[in-house]
Amino acid sequence: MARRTPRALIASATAVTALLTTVGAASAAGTDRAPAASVFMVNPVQSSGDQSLLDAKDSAGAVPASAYASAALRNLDGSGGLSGRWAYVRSDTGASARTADAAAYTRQDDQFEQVMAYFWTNEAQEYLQGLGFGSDLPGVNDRAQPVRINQWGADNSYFTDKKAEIRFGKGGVDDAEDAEVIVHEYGHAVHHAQVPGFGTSVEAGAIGEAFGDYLAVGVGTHAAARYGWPLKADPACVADWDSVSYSAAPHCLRRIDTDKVYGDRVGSVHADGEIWSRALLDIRRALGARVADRVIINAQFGFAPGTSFQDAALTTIATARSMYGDGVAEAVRAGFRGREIPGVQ
Ligand SMILES: [Ca+2]
Ligand SMILES: [Ca+2]
Ligand SMILES: [Ca+2]
Ligand SMILES: [Zn+2]
Repeated sequence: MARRTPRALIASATAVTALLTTVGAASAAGTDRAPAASVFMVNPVQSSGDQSLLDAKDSAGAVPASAYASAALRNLDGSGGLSGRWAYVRSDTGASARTADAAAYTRQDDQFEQVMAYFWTNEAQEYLQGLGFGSDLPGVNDRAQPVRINQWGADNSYFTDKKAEIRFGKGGVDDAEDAEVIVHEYGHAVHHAQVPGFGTSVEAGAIGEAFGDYLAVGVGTHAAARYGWPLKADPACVADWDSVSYSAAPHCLRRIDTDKVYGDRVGSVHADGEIWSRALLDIRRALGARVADRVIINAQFGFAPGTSFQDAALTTIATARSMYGDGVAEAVRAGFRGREIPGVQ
């Protein structure tokens, strides 16, 4: 359910924090010392706008040094490896990354993807915490998320229900070189933590894919603003870098701003997910990221594992009403009505 299709196979930080982060000295709170890491600013295509970048067999020279930023690896447990409060990274390929070396890895090093997986998994949970999940709202997947990097020929990152583990493959562009792939998979982990086994119907599966895409874009744009990183590609495009291997320019795995409506369903979770993600985007446009995401994610606690678009939409509208009242509920309703979701007038 969480797998990508065979076709695809293949409270913001201050400027001071951003400045300190670039010299590797500050945590989000500005208190403990967090090791510095070299990471992609979401991904090289999004941060540069250069749609001609290619994987070139994982060569370091295929991506300019300007595509990397220095950022802090926060919430580590001090073991010297990529293990911390919100993420635990293991690798089946190459030696385990050392946090002391995290500023020196480039994309040709196996350890670079491990560092990316840690940084972006932590960043995603920090985003959720910033929304209030884990404080005034229940926590969502607020645990050390197991992440594994696999050496597979095909492009097949996925979230596995059994171990609640996220796995990133290495087909084409290594999957964990693109923060939007990492956060998309984290979105599945969020759903599973909220509703164990979520995604037992095609429509529930589509909601899972849509939320992963929406969260990927949301966390990435939040991070770009938080750290002052450039955003030079269409923000509605998901996985601009991973998809250079299998899409035409401008490269997108999927989009969250298509005009698809309910009647355009084709029975595929990824394609049909674009109906739901567009609704989420419209809700965000109407309410702003913070209120929209608090409603959208809090509502997901009430989704049945095999929910329909209709039931999930009505649950989200009701959640908006109970959290913020009729005005916000109406904005949420408009988002789903725009997609012609049944039962939403
Ligand atoms: Ca790589
Ligand atoms: Ca890939
Ligand atoms: Ca993107
Ligand atoms: Zn997925």
